[in-house]
Amino acid sequence: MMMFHSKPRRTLSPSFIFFFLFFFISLSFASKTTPKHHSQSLTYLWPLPSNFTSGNHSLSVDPLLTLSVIGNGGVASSPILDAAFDRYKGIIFKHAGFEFGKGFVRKLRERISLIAYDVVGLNILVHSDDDELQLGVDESYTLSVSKASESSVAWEATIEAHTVYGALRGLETFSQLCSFDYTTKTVQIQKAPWSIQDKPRFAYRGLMLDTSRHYLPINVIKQVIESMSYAKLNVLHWHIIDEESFPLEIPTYPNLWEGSYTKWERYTVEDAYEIVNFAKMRGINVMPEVDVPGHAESWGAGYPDLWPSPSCKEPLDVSKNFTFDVISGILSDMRKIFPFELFHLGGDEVHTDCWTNTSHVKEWLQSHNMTTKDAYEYFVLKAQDIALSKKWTPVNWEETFNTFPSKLHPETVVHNWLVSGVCAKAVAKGFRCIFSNQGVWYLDHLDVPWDEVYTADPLEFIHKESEEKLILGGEVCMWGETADASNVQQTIWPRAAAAAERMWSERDFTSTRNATLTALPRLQHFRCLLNRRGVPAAPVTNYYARRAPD
Ligand code: CP6
Repeated sequence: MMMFHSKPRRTLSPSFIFFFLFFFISLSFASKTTPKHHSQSLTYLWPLPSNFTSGNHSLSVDPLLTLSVIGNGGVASSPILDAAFDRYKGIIFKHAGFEFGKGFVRKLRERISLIAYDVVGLNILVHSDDDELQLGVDESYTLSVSKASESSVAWEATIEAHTVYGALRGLETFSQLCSFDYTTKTVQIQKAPWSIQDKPRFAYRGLMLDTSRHYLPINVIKQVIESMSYAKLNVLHWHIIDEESFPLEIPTYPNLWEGSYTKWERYTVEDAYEIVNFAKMRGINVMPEVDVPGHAESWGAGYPDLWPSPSCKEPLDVSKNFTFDVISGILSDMRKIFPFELFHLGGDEVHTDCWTNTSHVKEWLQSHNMTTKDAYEYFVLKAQDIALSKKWTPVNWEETFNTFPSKLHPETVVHNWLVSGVCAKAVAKGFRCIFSNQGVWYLDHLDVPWDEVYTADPLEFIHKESEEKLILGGEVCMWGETADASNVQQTIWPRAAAAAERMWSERDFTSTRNATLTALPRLQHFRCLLNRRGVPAAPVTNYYARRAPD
């Protein structure tokens, strides 16, 4: 017969429990911090930096990663960087670091220094405290992930930039180096040490949103801006108004937004401020568009005098001073909201039939000895003068340049869309130009595959360096006829990302050869990154999702 005898029970002291907990927890952490050798041929960064080297260490990154902002010659603080760091921490550590609760982990680490992550701090060094965001702002940065010192076991990440906006680009790249490891449940940086020197190829890297054909709620516009920052795009071209609707509040002419679809599908002045500020915090400028004299029928809902007649509503009535008073009022109100130096005046697709079909306009043309073409030129130049008087640089769609190239104000930025090679012609005449060829960079053309977007180039047909400098960059256009809040993001992404790399990365990185060899798996990776960050980007190709090759 087996005898059982029990030992006297002993109660465990709280400190004993604590010791055991601490022992096992630190064991589990220690195993996560051992550098592993890792070989991975591809660098999953999008857009690809202009210069980088990597090594073969895997590092763990502390979920309590701290930020040190180091100004030139002293510790500076930057609300833009602080907010960006918080956003990126949310992205990077989405599912890491909460196994025992944030506060508990912190307390344990304070008491016991055995729990060691490889990377515990991010340093940001910004040389200038000027946070003015204009065209050509310095967005270059360097990013290193390296040992804190020769003998140290600790690593550190350092971003160095001339402006906070360069540092924002560096933060995005840093976030793309970090990935969640599902085995150790830690955030890791593979292939350390890293040394990255990066700068954009073009100063203007735009995306156009059209809020006239379909209203886009403020939050959707913000989501688009947020996702633009992931691809390092830096200009939101806001095509606010068109013939279908006038959604923006204009205090000087308060009836204009009578032209909105409903009273709920409107943007107040405060909404517009909010969008501009939200974009600025992400290093993105907002370029508004007021498209005249065509594409403006909706203006007349509030002020029917702007139409040539109630039965012929476009283009705006060229014969009345009132028309130009309204344009001036709109631009004065908008000047207070939009600090960016560029202002888009449209000028595309002007069909002048209503001018010749309406007796008072026809008489005005005759008395001024003008053809309809002259009147189109007169209208566009008058609008340019108004914009210039408000210290704006006018941007116009290419028809203005195609129709009267030598009359446009020399400061004009020509915006290509219609004819291939227009930018080459514009820069040959000394104008600056933005490339948006409809065959490749109109996102509503759903049949254009990602690699055609990718291999297009703003510098096509341009050979002189002096002329290349006049190409500000390019822009992908998301016209709103077929896109609204329900599908705008999946129509923009991932193809806008293909254009974004074309505009950011070195020209020879984005060759056709590269497109088939490395860009496709990297773009598939970036597309998944967008999905993980909550952006409903569509699949890159029509094929079934495949594993990205190593
Ligand atoms: N609206 C305005 C549009 C277009 C343009 N301007 C457009 C034209 C052709 C295509 C797509 C869009 N819908 N105001 C041209 C700049 Cl294919």
